[in-house]
Amino acid sequence: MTNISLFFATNNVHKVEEVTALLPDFFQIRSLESIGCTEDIPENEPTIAGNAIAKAQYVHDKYMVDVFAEDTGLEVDSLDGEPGVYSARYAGPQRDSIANMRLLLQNLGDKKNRNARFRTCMALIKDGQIHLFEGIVEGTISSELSGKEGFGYDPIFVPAGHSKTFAEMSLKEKSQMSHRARALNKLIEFLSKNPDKRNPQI
Ligand code: ITT
Repeated sequence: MTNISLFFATNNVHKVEEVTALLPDFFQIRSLESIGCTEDIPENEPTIAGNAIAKAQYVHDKYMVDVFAEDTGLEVDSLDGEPGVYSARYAGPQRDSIANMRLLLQNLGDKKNRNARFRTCMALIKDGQIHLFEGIVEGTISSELSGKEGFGYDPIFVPAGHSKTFAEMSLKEKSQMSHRARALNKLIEFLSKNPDKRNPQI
């Protein structure tokens, strides 16, 4: 398999860690720092897919490189799909995960239906074309925070068929079923069928 190296347009080190752990040997991530991209990448679109595309497009347009980005949201059925695209800023612009989870638990109260899902949209811009890949994991919202692994909403999300939150799972265990892994696997499959046209040796 021809080697592929791509930039990952994210400011989130946890995402880089999860994605890197899942990459096959032929696929390497290149750091944004190496092209001088250290700024916050804007994400102001009204949809998860729109934000994923906006992040990839920002890096592609400014630095002229092939790139992928992803946006993730937690959708809670009893809250009409919230926080969804507003997951990062649910409790305010400070993007505080503990405050976000506390607000979500407060808004959910003692509602019986605690069904929720993580949705990841991954946008790839390769050879000037945009490709989208989606990964979803269904689950429920727990009544309190549990676990220290992972990040974001992991301490309150219990994937379907399991009794632990994502934050009580190792990175490897989470990655066997996560939204991010499912989207990434589709991206990897696409790349393995569409190797780099312009620079096959890198
Ligand atoms: P980017 O630089 O990639 O945009 P971000 O941290 O802004 O990183 P998102 O907008 O995609 O990422 O994240 C939306 C929110 O969802 C944010 O609060 C994250 O902490 C949370 N989140 C994303 N992936 C998650 C995961 O796998 N488990 C738990 N929470 C997650």
